[in-house]
Amino acid sequence: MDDLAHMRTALALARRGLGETAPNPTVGCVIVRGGRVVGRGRTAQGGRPHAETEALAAAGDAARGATAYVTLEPCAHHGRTPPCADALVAAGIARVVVAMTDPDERTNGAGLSRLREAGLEVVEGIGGAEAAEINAGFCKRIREGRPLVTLKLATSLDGQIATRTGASQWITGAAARQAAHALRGTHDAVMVGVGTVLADDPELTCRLEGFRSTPVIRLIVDSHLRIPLDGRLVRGAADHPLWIVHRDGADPARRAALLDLGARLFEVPAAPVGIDLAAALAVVGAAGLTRVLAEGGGTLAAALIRADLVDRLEWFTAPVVIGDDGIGAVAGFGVEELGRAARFTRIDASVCGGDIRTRYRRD
Ligand code: AOF
Ligand code: ZN
Repeated sequence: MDDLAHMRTALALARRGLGETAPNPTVGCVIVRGGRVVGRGRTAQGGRPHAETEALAAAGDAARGATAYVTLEPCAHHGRTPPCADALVAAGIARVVVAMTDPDERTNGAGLSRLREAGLEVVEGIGGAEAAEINAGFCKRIREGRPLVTLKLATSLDGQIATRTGASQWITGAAARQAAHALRGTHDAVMVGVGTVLADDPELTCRLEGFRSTPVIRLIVDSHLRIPLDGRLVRGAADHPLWIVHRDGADPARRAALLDLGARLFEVPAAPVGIDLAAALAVVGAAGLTRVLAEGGGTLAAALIRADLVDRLEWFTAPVVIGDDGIGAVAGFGVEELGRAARFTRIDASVCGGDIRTRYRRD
């Protein structure tokens, strides 16, 4: 019971780092001696130092004989610092409780073996389900080479994101918009299609009062590099990273201009319509992204769902009915049999001001 309570503290610490540690996972570590917390730490921005390093530094000599609670198996490899498993041993930790093993092949059980060989008691699986959710993006990248994709939509009750004339401000209320904005902070990148860029000239940064601003990469799917050079995204490229995935064969002059303005470009193969999104996610995964928040528009949402690339849905619905002459949140994607429609499992539903927020996962 105490183990679970201390692990929950470590999990809460880890959660605070979501969106800040890619390509590394965000890990939490709490060191407890005689029932008292003597050190805590989480993976630092950018992924280093690791959580254990921070917690051991805070604990100092109090780590001797203590229990360490870690949300991910301590690493066993030599990076810029020696392995965390060795650091725990050297500090005199007596017992280590871990929530889940690290799928990184350099560790993958080796961290736990090292601790056991050194005579420490090791307990596994406490808080495992919560840790798996926190590490879902990191694990997806390690196992499949692509980031976890969460699609966020804010719609009327009938699934529209704008009226026939394009009027869309605002369908959901302030609380839902605030929550949607906060979501950006827990992702490495925010992704939209170029249609949304042309329609809204968005900034796609994470600006929230009372919320530390986290550097979120703006990722644009733009087959033919139609993004306006004088729009807000490109104008801000020097301060906020702007990544663009485009089709092969894009205009070299346009490429050069965007590179010059500070954008990072990724060329991916074409698909029958637009670009190959699985390839796009693979290249940004290789570049280090673990968690991507897709925010539409309808063409990108449909293409992602059709390619079965949406792992989580965050759907905000407002008590508004627009009618099907509006603009749908998800464009058509040619489903004929209901069995082939993309089905999700609800995680939870909550009230968000006057709106409803529902979270789903794709199993
Ligand atoms: C830990 N504690 O806080 C984190 C870990 O590139 P490096 O040397 O920083 O190693 C990255 C790997 O370390 C990463 O793939 C994952 O296996 C592990 N992350 N491990 O013991 C931490 N963030
Ligand atoms: Zn480590």
